[in-house]
Order: sequence, then C-alpha cells, then structure tokens
Amino acid sequence: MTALGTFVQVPWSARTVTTDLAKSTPHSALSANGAPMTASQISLEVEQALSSIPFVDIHTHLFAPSFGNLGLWGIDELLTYHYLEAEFFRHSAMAPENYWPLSKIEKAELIWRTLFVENTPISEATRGVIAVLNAFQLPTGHSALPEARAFFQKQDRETHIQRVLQMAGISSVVMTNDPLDPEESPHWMKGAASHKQFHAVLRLDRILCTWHDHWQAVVAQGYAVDPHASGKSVSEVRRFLADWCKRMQPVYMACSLPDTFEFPSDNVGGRLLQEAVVPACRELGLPLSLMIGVRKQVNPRLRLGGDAVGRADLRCLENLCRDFPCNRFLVSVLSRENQHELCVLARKFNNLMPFGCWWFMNNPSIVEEIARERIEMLGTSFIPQHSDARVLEQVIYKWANTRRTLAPILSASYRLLSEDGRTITRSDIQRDVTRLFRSNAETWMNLQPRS
Ligand code: FIX
Ligand code: ZN
Repeated sequence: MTALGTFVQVPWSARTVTTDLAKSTPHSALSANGAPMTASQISLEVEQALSSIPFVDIHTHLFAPSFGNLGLWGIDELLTYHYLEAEFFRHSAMAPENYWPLSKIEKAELIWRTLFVENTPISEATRGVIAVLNAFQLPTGHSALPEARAFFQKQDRETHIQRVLQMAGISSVVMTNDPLDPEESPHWMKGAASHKQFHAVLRLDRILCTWHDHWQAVVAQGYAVDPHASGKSVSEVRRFLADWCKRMQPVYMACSLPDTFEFPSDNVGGRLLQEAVVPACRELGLPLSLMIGVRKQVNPRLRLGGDAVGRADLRCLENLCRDFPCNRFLVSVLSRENQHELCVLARKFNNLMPFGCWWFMNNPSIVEEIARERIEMLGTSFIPQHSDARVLEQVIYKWANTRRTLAPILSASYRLLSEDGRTITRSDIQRDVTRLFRSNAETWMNLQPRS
C-alpha cells in the first residue's frame, strides 16, 4: 500500500480515515511542534497537511450558483469536456462536422463508448472522469453511464456545489468572467449575487486580443471607442474597466495571450494594455494575470479543443515587470520551454508571481518537473497549481492529482533539508503548505485569510 494512493482517493471531508499509518502512529509521537521527524514521518506530515488545509483555486471557468446554467456540472458535461473531445477525435473516424450537431447526451454517449469502453481510460483527462465517479462511490465499468446520469440529475445545484468543493478540499474558487460575453454580461448588468466561495475576475481577452471583433460591443455598453482605439478610446476603456470593477469586485484582471505576444507593442492590444489596463490595475490595487503561450484555433474544426501551444519570448514579461514595478503580475505560461525562464524572471522581479501548471502543462509528469524546479528556485514563493476546471466535479480529480503529485516532491525537499542539518517541524510543513496553496493567493488577491 502506498500511503499516497489511499490518501488521495479518500474524500476530503472523511479526513479522519486518513492512511492506516496515520491511525497507527499517534500524532503526539509523530512530531509535537518542534520535535525532529524521520523521513516517513515527514511524508506523513506532508500528506496530512495537504489533506487538511483547504486550498484556494486561483483560476477556474466555474460559476457561482446565481449564474444558473452557465455553470457546467454532471456526467454529460464531464464527458464532453474539450480535452475529451480532442481525444475522441483521435480515436474516432467521425468528422467533427458530424459530431457538433449531435445532442449533449448523444455526444456524451459517443465519447463514453469510444474512450471508456472501446479504449482504456488511461489518459489524464479520462482517468479524471473515473476518479469523479469513484469519489461518489458510483460504478466505473463499461455500463456505468446510466446510473451516473441518474445520480447527477438527482442533485440540487447549491448543495452539490458545497459537497464537491468539500470533497476537492478547496474553500474558494476564482471564476473567469467576461464583461463582453453576451450570455454572461446580462447576469452582471442585473446585479449578479456575490457568493463568498466564488471570486470574480475581469477577463479581458476580447479587449486586448480581439478588439477588432469586439469594440462595437464596448460601444453598445455606452463607451465611445473606435476600431483603432484612438481619440478618447483609452480613457473610455479606463471608464469601462472602472465600471466593471465596481460591478464585479474582481480579485484580479486577466488575459490569455498568444505565443507571439510582445510588449511594448504599438498594436491596439499593446496600447490598451499599457495605457488602460496596467494603470487601472495599479490604481485599483489589482494584480494582472497573464496566461501566455496559447496558439488559438490551430484546428478550428475542434472548436474549444482546437487551441495549441507555442513557446513565447518572455522578454515581454521582463519589460512589464521592470517598467511597472508598482503593478503585480500573476503569470502562467503554456509552453514547457518557458517554465524555467518564468522561474528565473520571478527571481528577478518580486512583482511577478508564477502560478499553476496551465492546460497542456497540467499532467502529473510535467507538474512534477515544474514543481521541483520552482521549489528549488523560488522556495515557497509561488502558487503551484490551479484547476482550470470548466465542469464543477473536475475540481475533485484535478486537486486529488495535485495532492498526489506534490506530496512526494515536498517530502523529498524536506528530507534533503533535514539531511543538510535542519530539523523540520510539523508547523514548518503546515505553514509552507498553507503558503503555497492559500496565503500566497490570498495576499496577492487581497483576500482575507480564512479564520
Ligand atoms: O484561457 C484559458 O483560461 C484557458 O484555460 C482556456 O481557454 C482553455 O480552454 C482551458 O480550458 C484550459 O484548461
Ligand atoms: Zn482557463
């Protein structure tokens, strides 16, 4: 038995059934605060810290209950996740054009049969669905789908959300809110109810990346801007941002950027970033989150699943952090080749906070590599992970995977430190895990620490 296997699969709220070793080794013997620990006691303390400290999920595409059906949940949404659709098209001869017109249930049935019956669900994304079913003690075999569908259909949204966040071991999530999204903005315009566990973010891709397609939507909301963002467009965009910040109370502003992103740049996006967004963030005391390295729609036939990755020139970040020392930048990069550079830049600029293993980086083998490198270069001054969940129950497996992957890496770091001559205490581990998965994010997002 690996303590880890049992540990990860145990629903967060049933913490009392943590590993047998924990049960058999009374806590006081393990490490009364300040007492030195053995290697296996270190591993156990790390596992207990990871399973007992609720995390803050700094980037998701989840929605608070008041946003109704914008919030995705349940087995059919889990199966039609764009990660699984991309994998489906690898296994199926079906042309995407014949797939999109199908109903949600028809798509889910097709994906279940192709990826979970005709093939073994060993990819990270397919394994995730199995882990979710298992967490609810639902069957996971070939014929599991009808019972799963019936189970999720029976759930009440608000109660289910509470239960899922608890099972995932997260106390709050950060949403992704687009002020120009025609389905979402009406919710805010009529005063969407705030929710203490769902924090808003002002997402600005349509402003900074595709202004030419969306400047009219800004005009439609009452701001005098033009296609070239000339004249008083910049001050109008500042007004737009200020109004939306009043409406949303965001914890940061955010934008995903292509691998070709450059800064400074005198294209419309570059000017709006420099003259409107960065100053607004500084004035409002908000961090700016930049997620760099996406190559949008390299295969548009796959829709959301059609995006890819490219290595970015991170001098853009160097210039931003150096030229705007009073701004804080929360940054995640999509390319594996950019991870090391990001760590180095974070050593140069304390207004730069690396966070998460974004999207194609969110695979255990790569998360391991990134986490080790960051611990070695940044200690605990980074945010290891975010879930990027698009469907509610995904937080269960994405955070279980993160706990499973990070536990041996953290334990190994402490073992090395103890071999080098420093006694590790239980409170050291509790403080560090709290910092990595809670207080770094809370501090940067001006969130009150949970009492
Ligand atoms: O830009 C983003 O926030 C990305 O995370 C998404 O666009 C992407 O589709 C995704 O779901 C990644 O996990
Ligand atoms: Zn995302």
